[in-house]
Amino acid sequence: MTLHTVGSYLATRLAQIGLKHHFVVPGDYNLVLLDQLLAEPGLQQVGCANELNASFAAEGYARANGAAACVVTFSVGALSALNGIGGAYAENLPVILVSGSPNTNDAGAHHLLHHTLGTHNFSYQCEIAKHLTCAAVAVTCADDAPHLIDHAIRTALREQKPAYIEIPCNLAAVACASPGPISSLTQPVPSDPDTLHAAVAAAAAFLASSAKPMLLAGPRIRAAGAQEAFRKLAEALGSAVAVMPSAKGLFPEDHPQFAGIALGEVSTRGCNEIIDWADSLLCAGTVFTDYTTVGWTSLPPAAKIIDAGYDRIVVSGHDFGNLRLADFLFALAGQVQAKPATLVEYARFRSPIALPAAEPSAEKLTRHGMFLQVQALLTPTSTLLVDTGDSWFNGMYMALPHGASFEIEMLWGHIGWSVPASFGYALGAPRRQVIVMVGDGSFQMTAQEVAQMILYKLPVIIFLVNNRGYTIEVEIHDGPYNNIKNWDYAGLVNVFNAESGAGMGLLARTGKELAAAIQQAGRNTQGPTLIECVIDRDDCTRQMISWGRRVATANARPPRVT
Ligand code: DPX
Ligand code: MG
Repeated sequence: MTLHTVGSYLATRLAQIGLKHHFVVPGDYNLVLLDQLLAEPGLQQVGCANELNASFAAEGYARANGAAACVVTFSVGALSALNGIGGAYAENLPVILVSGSPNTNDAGAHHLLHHTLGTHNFSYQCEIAKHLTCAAVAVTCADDAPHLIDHAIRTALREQKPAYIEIPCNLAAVACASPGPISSLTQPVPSDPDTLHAAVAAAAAFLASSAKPMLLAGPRIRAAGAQEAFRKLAEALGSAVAVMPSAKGLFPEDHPQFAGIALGEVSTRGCNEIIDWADSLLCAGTVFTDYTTVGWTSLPPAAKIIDAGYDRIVVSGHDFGNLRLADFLFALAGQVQAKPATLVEYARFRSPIALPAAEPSAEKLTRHGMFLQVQALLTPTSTLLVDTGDSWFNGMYMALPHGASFEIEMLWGHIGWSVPASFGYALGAPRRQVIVMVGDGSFQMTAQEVAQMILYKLPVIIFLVNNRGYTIEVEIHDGPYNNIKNWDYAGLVNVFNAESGAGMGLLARTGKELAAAIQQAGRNTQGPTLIECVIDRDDCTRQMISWGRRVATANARPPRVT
């Protein structure tokens, strides 16, 4: 019989749910726990430069691998990591945050402890975590640990949200019961059959009564494991299919029914018009926010939509809960008749944008020139991660080859996310070519994680867009606060290399220099390549300007007087 401790129990469960890595920053409250995790042969321990980065590395790993874990110390570590956990909540990613915590004897002894507020309250961290996770548990005795750990991980997987587990420093190595079969954590909750039947019937009737239906995919179809079901429904209906920017790549862009990226007036060509023209819209896994509706200018009217959410369908005045989106979409695919009107119409006014071949020039680099060269680099194995700023817009209008994927953190929108997230993603998906587009301001938030890419020899390619400031903010509302201190970004990589390391930092001020840098990046397989792309401060996408103006207008609405 294998003897388990609280720490080894957690390690076994993390390995059983498919994790091969966990992201850590050590501290005296978690050191014994880290020893226990190190002893699990299936789990590699990966250090991060700080806890914010560790949480985003885990968030990126979960995007590649389905789930992730991040282990930190009490308060000074965990409170930083909770930012990335909030991001994982918004982005529907099951990241397990584990925090070491004070010795169980200290609360009763009325001791004051380091890494706390200097009061006798040690429960605030778990209280905060409850608001940012779907399950937050604090282990207080070893006997309870298996049950609490299982509850947190099971809930995270079911809800595709982060969870929090707190383990006191003197319990990590204490013996506890051994784990049972992993299916008790991973078995999905089935749809309620009667509700499923009723929801499908209502949606089928709604679509039957509409002449020109259309489909819109949102990011939660990935969390719901419903990509294939969505595609089945699309093919059964034969309509046009649009995707939100945060669902880019979840429906293949080379599919004959693909009708573009839906982002209100800055949608790809013809996409907004066809959504307006459609008389009904099945929204699968969509998230309508001020950003995705372009300052509430493109929120579809409720009467026109079937809102097919992660576990709930709203249609024709009914709200059907306790359903799985994939079950609903698969079943609906068998109930609909072909209604290709929106696709036929879209084909009339779609003008396929034949991208000109990137012709690198010796002139000053422009945003457009950079866009074309990054576009030309994408292959079926690429994953493009784009950070908040104009990088979002540069990325969302690129054409994804079949198999290429796209990652964006459009709801949480933490600048600097892409650097640690791409580190985690690259560890989770070693066979993919990981490409990052990140602004200078964003990069300054989390730059340290490039050093970990060097340590782990990850050939991530980072396009760092140096436009000398927070350009998105410049375009929305300028002020002196939008200027940032310039760095020698390309030179920084050598600082991170120190005495060893194959990171490469290159400077591109012209199209030709960028082309040469991309060639060099392709040859650098033993570490990251950061290409600093120098463009003018105002050289941004026209879509970002329009979108920014709309969002700023929504932000500026005066308080309603009642
Ligand atoms: C801020 C944003 O340089 O990109 O393309 O120049 O805009 P662009 P940069 O990375 O600048 C980003 C900057 C300051 N947003 O324009 S989008 C506010 C913000 C945020 N996240 C955090 N703090 C502030 N989104 C953590
Ligand atoms: Mg910038």
